[in-house]
Amino acid sequence: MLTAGIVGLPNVGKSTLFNAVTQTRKALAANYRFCTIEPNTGVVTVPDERLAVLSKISRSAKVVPAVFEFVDIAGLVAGASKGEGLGNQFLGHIREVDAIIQVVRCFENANIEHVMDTVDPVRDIEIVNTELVLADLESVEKRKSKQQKAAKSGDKKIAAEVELLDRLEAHLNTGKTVVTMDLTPEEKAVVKTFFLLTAKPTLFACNVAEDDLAHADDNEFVKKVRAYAGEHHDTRAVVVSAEIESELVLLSEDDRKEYLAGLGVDDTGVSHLIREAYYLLGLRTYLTTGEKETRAWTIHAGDKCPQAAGVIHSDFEKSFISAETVAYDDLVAAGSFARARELGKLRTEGKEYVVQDGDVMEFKTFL
Ligand SMILES: Nc1nc2c(ncn2[C@@H]2O[C@H](COP(=O)(O)OP(=O)(O)OP(=O)(O)O)[C@@H](O)[C@H]2O)c(=O)[nH]1
Ligand SMILES: [Mg+2]
Repeated sequence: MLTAGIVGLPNVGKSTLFNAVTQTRKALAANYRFCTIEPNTGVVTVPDERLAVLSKISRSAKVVPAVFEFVDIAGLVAGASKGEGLGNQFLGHIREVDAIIQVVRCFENANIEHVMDTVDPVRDIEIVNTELVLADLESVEKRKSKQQKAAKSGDKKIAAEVELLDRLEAHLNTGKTVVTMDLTPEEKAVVKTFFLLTAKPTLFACNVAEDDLAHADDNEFVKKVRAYAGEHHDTRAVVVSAEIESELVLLSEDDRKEYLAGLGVDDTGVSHLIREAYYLLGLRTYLTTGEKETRAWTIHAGDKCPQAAGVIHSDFEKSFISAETVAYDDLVAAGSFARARELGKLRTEGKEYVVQDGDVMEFKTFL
């Protein structure tokens, strides 16, 4: 299962957000730095309104959503790459995740300690990035000195790797992350084997006070983070209020709606964050529906029919024959499979079809 790691300065609300996304109270969240040491791991359900609609059409007995994994990691401080705070241990945990959710504090509250004393999310992002960049620089330098020796044998592949490592080193030396580098798909594949921290796709989560949720677009901190994320990271920032979501976990669906309505919103931002993280990991959903169940299946962007079938049962990949496919919107507009067929919206697709997010599918196999 692919995993997204929650990263950031100490005491910014990472564990609170983890509890909110996993809808648990698994992680200890408290008002002191380095509250988390060992990572907390939890399965997150991907909210998907399409499932309820389809299960109604099919009168399904149950609904099974898509899931992926979140990891709540210890806080990082300046100097971590040189062993400050929890240092290398922390960096090792980041190395294992597939994507990073960097939480930044965008709420003012004198009672909650800030390790840097003031609220300044862009400064905080830069502190975290500097440590990740320095750690990558060390990995790149180590690898380079090893490969420079190996390149003496005249191996062209190794020489090309040294040249790439040179470029990575120069880029990292300007303080920039690897994701912002222009690399060919081949180079990207090589870089992947280096397990660099700043090569991982990253999403910023602005943790705002509950009263700011409804007007988050006007929040100065949020505006700055958004501008920074776009300019320096080529990525996005989402707004969440971790604290309130983690408290709503205990309420009934009706009470929850009522509380949120009082804040002028219909969501705490957590559902949106989960969907963005899923997308960032390159994950997409196709759906199956019938009387037994309506279910979301996770594939990678670009997967073709046989791979998609293989998610249901590994034997289906080899024995795939064809797929009956209809786009979710078309099926809902038609109201039933029979009507979708009459309208010509139900198609038969073969091995080369690239499955799209929201395709409703039924596979034919040799089995
Ligand atoms: N007011 C307010 N407090 C928050 C919010 N999010 C988190 N907190 C509080 O901030 C403190 C730290 O939260 P944690 O979730 O433990 O922070 P962390 O980033 O996991 O901290 P470490 O594990 O120590 O790095 C707790 O007292 C939370 O209740 C928020 O959105 N608003
Ligand atoms: Mg924590």
